[in-house]
Amino acid sequence: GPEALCLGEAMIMFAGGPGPLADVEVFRRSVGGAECNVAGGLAALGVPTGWLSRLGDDGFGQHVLRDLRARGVDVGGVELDAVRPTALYVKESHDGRSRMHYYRSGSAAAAMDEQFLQRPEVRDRLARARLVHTTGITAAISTTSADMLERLASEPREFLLSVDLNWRPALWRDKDPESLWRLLKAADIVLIGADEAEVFAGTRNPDELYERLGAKTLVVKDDAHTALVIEPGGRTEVPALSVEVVETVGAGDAFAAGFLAATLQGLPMVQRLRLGHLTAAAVLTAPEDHAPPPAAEVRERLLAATDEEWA
Ligand code: KDG
Repeated sequence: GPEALCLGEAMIMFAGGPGPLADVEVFRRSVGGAECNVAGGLAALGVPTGWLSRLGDDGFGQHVLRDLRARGVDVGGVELDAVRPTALYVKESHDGRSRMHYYRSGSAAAAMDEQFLQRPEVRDRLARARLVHTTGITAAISTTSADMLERLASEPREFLLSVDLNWRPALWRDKDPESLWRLLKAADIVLIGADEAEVFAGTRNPDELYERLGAKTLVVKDDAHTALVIEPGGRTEVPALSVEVVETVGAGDAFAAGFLAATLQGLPMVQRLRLGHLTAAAVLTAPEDHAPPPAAEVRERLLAATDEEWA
């Protein structure tokens, strides 16, 4: 069975542009969704991985299933909804930046609830997993989904619970992020971008965040510059690779996949952060929200490099 499970919504993504949405006629389809990006990233790094979610029983849902299966992700824990649709999102690329437009309220995945975790396909996978990864997006898509995460985080567990903040203001309008704070505090591993931390928590200071979140392992990523881990044993910092950025969406998910894969492999903290940077670099230099990681021999070489060679 899968060692790692990723829990959250996938969306069909339509990338338009360049140009304002009002003018774009042709869109390019791919698959997005933070946790599903992480699932694909973990599988690409050789970690047996499952994706847990709900999809509409429609052509878009079929495409997501096919795409994830082709990337080696176990989708046996996915439930199809005969009524609610698969979510969509449109990426507008204009004036040198990307904006996301969601078409996801009332989606099949937003109907995830505590009962979803009780389905035998899901329960059995959770019982055997070493790691479960989710994000603040899943806490935001509906109150039933937030309740599901609270249940997941509060029950006794054998697995490590990993949560990426993924702060999406558009999903939190008129919602109280109290449930997200509780989830982050209950997690074993928390991944946060310094910029989003500033908006969400009012600080980008890693020590302050560590104190507020009580996270056992806190990863703070400062964009193009560095990633820092604070854990009870101390702190580790690794500078990012400098790359030609094409499009940033999904890079955080790729970082999470690299970091978590290396964690499951028991690699030292420096190498966990390096693998995160390496997989993020692959997505930063691609237009899609996910991309294959650098080849195994490149990864091996850079994981083994000296600090001088790395930076
Ligand atoms: O992290 C990348 C995601 O933001 C993207 O794939 C879309 O899941 C998404 C979201 O809800 O923003």
